[in-house]
Amino acid sequence: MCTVCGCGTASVEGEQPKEKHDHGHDHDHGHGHHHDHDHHHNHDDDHVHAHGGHAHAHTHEGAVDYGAGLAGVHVPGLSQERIVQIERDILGKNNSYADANRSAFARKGVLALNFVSSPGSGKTSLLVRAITDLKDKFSIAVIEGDQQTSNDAERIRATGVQALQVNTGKGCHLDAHMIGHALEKLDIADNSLLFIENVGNLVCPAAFDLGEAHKVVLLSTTEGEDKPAKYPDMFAAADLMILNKSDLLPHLDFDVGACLAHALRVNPRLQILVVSARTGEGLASFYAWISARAALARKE
Ligand SMILES: Nc1nc2c(ncn2[C@@H]2O[C@H](COP(=O)(O)OP(=O)(O)OP(=O)(O)O)[C@@H](O)[C@H]2O)c(=O)[nH]1
Ligand SMILES: [Mg+2]
Repeated sequence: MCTVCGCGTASVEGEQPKEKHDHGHDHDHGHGHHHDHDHHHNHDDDHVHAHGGHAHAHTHEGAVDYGAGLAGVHVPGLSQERIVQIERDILGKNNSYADANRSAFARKGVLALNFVSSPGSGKTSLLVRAITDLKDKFSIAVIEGDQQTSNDAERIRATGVQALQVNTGKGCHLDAHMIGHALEKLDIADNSLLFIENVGNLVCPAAFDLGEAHKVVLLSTTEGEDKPAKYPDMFAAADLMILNKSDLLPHLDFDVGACLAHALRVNPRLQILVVSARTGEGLASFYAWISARAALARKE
């Protein structure tokens, strides 16, 4: 859940930025985790905080675990109970928009996939290649989420399919309301594919259902094999993991087996493909996965 970055003004390409949309995060996104100390720890991390209204634990290695309280997060000045209430309100509204999107996709037989990853894992590169290879077989549209710029939408449009950029401003994820709004602008064909590229962020997009059929999480070989263990929520929320940049493996100290084990420990049902968006290695399996899901989504 997003409590460390500002989720504010989003704008859909071609429109003036709107004031906070109505899932508005009214919580205080106070960043800066270095608070004044009121006591000292006997370890290198001298990160201390006023002990009022939030909970944390100190691990055996001396790290402070801010996820240990009721809310699982820490926001300066807000009690754990208040954070839980705010999160429930935000996610409750998001879920009703997501249900509406899901119904719209079902009515049209659209397969919607939500691509999530850290910045730079290769989401746009993978989409450009997949669209180039699949556009004769499927009608495809893309919603691109980034904090700023329409660079990715332009890369997608160069393939010849329609793409709409949503800039989230300070926001760190797409939400279902933004997707519903984007759907009004796109001309989505029956029985088509909708690829949604989420904001590059391995944390916050995990909590937001957009109405998609599946979250597809990308991880690239340059990021380190322990990412599924460090950021488990995203790998738990996904149905498919794509380990990208396999072409770089000969140059890296990256243990593929260890990476897959970390991922499967978090989510034993996760399907995993090892691919290179650059060379095309492994992409035939990805396209078979998409085709199977599209057949299930199809309306007669
Ligand atoms: N070697 C190699 N490089 C890749 C591969 N896929 C992507 N890249 C490179 O990785 C960089 C980031 O790729 P993008 O596709 O922009 O990544 P992204 O996930 O869309 O990034 P954001 O939208 O910023 O989150 C670019 O320089 C790509 O050329 C791959 O399979 N192999
Ligand atoms: Mg991108």
